[in-house]
Amino acid sequence: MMSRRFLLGAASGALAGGALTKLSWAVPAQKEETVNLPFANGERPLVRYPGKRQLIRQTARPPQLETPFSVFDEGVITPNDAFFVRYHLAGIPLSIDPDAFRIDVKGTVDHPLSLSLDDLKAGFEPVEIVAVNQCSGNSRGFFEPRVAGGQLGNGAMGNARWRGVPLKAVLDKAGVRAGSRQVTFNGLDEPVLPETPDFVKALDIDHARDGEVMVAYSMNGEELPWLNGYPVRLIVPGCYGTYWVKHLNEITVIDSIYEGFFMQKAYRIPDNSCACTEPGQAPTATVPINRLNVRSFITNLSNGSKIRARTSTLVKGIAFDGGYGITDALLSTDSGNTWTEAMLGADLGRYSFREWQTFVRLPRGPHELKVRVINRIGQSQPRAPLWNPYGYMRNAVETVRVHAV
Ligand SMILES: Nc1nc2c(c(=O)[nH]1)N[C@H]1C(S)=C(S)[C@@H](COP(=O)(O)O)O[C@H]1N2
Ligand SMILES: [Mo]
Repeated sequence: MMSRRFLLGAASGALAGGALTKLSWAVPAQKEETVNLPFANGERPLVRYPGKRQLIRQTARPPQLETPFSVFDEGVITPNDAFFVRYHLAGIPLSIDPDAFRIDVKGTVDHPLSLSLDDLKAGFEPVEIVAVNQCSGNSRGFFEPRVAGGQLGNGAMGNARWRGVPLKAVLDKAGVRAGSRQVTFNGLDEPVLPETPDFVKALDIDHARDGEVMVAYSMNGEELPWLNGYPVRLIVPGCYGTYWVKHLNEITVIDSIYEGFFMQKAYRIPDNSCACTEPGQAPTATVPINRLNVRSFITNLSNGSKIRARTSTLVKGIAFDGGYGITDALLSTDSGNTWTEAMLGADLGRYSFREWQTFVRLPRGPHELKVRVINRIGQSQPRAPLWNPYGYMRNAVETVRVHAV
């Protein structure tokens, strides 16, 4: 079978069926439409990458693409071609031979493995899970005071049905030695400068063997899109996307705590119950970011939407948390003074987006709509946004301003 190749440039269409001649980082010549994310300097181009519909470009190199928020109103599963893209290193893989591809399992194991895609698909019992992948910095652009980092709207998240094999089964086959403490994960992407640290993440050994963490080769019934980690990525249900290593080709069991940059320096949160600090303050202690907090969104109305006054009107949206599961959704049409229970939609599992909906009937004039949800252990969202210097974990109750006419 021929190598799969990935073109970031305009030539990709022209090359269909032909030989690959060159790779290009140039953005395809396309009439540049733009969108405005609702904060200062929020203008971004809408751009098409291979395998993707028009997405909001945050950066070109490496490609970082945000999902337009209207996609979340189309259904509870985020389509592959609309799923957001986040990379740290400009050296993303541009050519992968699926026959030659191997995942090495090594370190403090009795039997190091080198698994082909076929080994993975035929040698283990497949499992499926619907789970939300959300970037730690999703919604960072709304932070006040503002913080450094990708100025994202709310579209650095997505929900998909992942299929693959439990990491536990792979580790059991390799035989984890007593005294092992963590497992590290590395993908095919590489830094372009020698001083840039490689993107490597680590999980504690018990987490890695919880039976839910998955080595996934399929997303929504198809191969993983290239930009979402083809051919294999890690799925860490309930945890922020940073752990969901793409193009996964190295799994290393270690008997220490991993010291790499992306665990010890980046993706850390204040070590307190709110993961927050006073605006402008640095935390005194930090821990690696971990579980998703509770969030909810209205998806069918946005700021400035006009609705019919004194008429029953559908309001709907999505909610999720780190895996306890959403048990209640509450809608307010009076800026949060009173709340009424909304109906939850189908339950696709405790790591999935959960739809909710209700009907409202509002008098003529402006109205502030808010949705807030509660999970199985009683957690909800703060009314006012919490702050930290990294712009992580925003989960304030959001407001949508509509006009009934
Ligand atoms: N190999 C690799 N995997 C990676 C990253 C990366 O830079 N390289 N970024 C991580 C981060 S921070 C996020 S939020 C998710 C995003 O997943 P997606 O690009 O499929 O949406 O990928 C994670 N996996
Ligand atoms: Mo991320």
